Amino acid sequence: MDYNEETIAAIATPIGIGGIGIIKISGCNAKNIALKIFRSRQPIKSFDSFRLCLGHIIDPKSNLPLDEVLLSIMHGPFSYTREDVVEINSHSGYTILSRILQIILQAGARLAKPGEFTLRAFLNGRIDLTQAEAIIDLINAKGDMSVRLAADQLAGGLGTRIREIRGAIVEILARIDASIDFPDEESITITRSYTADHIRKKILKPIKEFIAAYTQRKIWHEGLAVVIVGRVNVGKSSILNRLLQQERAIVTAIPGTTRDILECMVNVEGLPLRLIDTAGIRKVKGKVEQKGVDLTRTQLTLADLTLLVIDRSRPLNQHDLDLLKEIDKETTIVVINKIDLPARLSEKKINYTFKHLPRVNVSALTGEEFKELNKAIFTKVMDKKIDISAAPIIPNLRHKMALTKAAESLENASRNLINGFPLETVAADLSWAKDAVDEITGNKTNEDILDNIFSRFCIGK
Ligand SMILES: Nc1nc2c(ncn2[C@@H]2O[C@H](COP(=O)(O)OP(=O)(O)OP(=O)(O)O)[C@@H](O)[C@H]2O)c(=O)[nH]1
Ligand SMILES: [Mg+2]
Repeated sequence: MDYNEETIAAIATPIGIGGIGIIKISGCNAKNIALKIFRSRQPIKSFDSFRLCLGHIIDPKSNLPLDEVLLSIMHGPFSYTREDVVEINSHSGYTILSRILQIILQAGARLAKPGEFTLRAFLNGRIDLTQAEAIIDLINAKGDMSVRLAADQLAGGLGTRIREIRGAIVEILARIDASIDFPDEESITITRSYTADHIRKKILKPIKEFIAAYTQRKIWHEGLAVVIVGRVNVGKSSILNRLLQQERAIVTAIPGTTRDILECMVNVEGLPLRLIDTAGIRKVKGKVEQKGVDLTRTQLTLADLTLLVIDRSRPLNQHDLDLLKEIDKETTIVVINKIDLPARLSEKKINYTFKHLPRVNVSALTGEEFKELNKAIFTKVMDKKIDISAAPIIPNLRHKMALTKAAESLENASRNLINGFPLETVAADLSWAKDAVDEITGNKTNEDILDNIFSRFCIGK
């Protein structure tokens, strides 16, 4: 059956005892169902959109009132789903809400799937996919900034920018198509170098800026993952405790104290960070330790920022050097710890081994120089051009993947133009770029994408 012919209903408020509970009905039959189950002094037909009306839900078995409720009708297309929507505010409590829902279902509606109201809003063209995703983000938002970002996206910020990019692609595509169709028409001949340059500056550049902005999403929605690694006993857990300003991790003089991954949120210079303490690297003894070291290596691959801890009171060993090879040099700060102890590692050796890497000397025991470490973390994050003051437009992973696809096709288009490839090839590249961009707003989509997005919603949204 066409989804448009089915009327759906669900409880929209969380399960549990509360002041009021809301049941939503959407679809062409919503008003009829309301007529069947609701009794009020005023006839329901006269209901204006967005007006509350007091009355009773009638139990069809006994024909007696079941609950006193407020009912409202939002006539389509001016409703959340663009269909006729009825909302019933009843007393809350699972039994009463599910009883009313059951009556609605018996009257001709079917139970809505998770996110189906929002899916209909999308399918009926009221919102694009980026706005549907913003609704999930808004529901799940954990801080003021994530609320702001989601609200901007819901207002259409991202969708508008994506449509502008699409427009620019379509414009070039149209010109190229025209010059393919009319090769002798001088007025529409395209200049290859000019067009390639235009693609790079006007389309690729903003796309790349969006892709770069994705890292910020992690900051605001999850916190940047800062992984503390080093060989055993260098003071990793002590550093975590210092940054947190509380004793969270166990610290002992016994090498191999930390075996599991310990994760905590901390605010460093206004940045939300997920600090991750790991098991120290050494020649492993036994399965548990092996597992710990394996986990450390996995964390390393997931790190947004790595703190590589070195104990200055001992000479470097092979494990330090192995780790140095494994870390991503772009996103690592070397933390030279235990500077309160006599140095067994010369400045010269440190400079030589860790050249080109930012370094901070600290003592986790005394807390010396931790301000410097905080600053270094902040600077490193800022290095990635992350603006933490503004609420920019930030794509999610799905958008980022589509944008990356679009960028690749646009790079090809621009290169093929310069290299004198046939215009048909360039047109195909541009067309792929357009399709990729269309995936973001949902102009072009498939069931997998929709399932993936809408299954993240709760029932009743
Ligand atoms: N003198 C001094 N001792 C420190 C410093 N930082 C840590 N320690 C000591 O070094 C020992 C090991 O510290 P941890 O923080 O447990 O080191 P770790 O790197 O987490 O060790 P593992 O979990 O075993 O890999 C403890 O006895 C700490 O008190 C420091 O800056 N100066
Ligand atoms: Mg430890």
